[in-house]
Amino acid sequence: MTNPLGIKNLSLYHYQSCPFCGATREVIDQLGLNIELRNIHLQAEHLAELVREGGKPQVPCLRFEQENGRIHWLYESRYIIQALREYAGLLQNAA
Ligand SMILES: N[C@@H](CCC(=O)N[C@@H](CS)C(=O)NCC(=O)O)C(=O)O
Repeated sequence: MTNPLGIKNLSLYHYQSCPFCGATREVIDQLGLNIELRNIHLQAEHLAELVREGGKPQVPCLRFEQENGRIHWLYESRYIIQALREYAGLLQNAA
């Protein structure tokens, strides 16, 4: 689903015991964002696409699509958290 910002299909590649993933999931919960969680330890296809399309097996990684079809793979929990906070703020302003 596309939102007013033209960003869609957000998903977080993660696994349960990764502390950086836990911190990121916590922020997603706090912000009340609707982001699909893709556990790379539970589904081999998630790990395969993370490596193939994102470029490396590091988690957390946020994947999202722009309306023009461009796909982004954002690594590093601090950058992901910063982007999610900005995204949530923009969503709120657009509402
Ligand atoms: N600086 C990164 C560290 C992420 C990290 O070390 N993730 C570990 C799991 S806890 C990982 O994916 N290691 C495998 C790899 O980097 O190839 C962040 O804050 O996101």
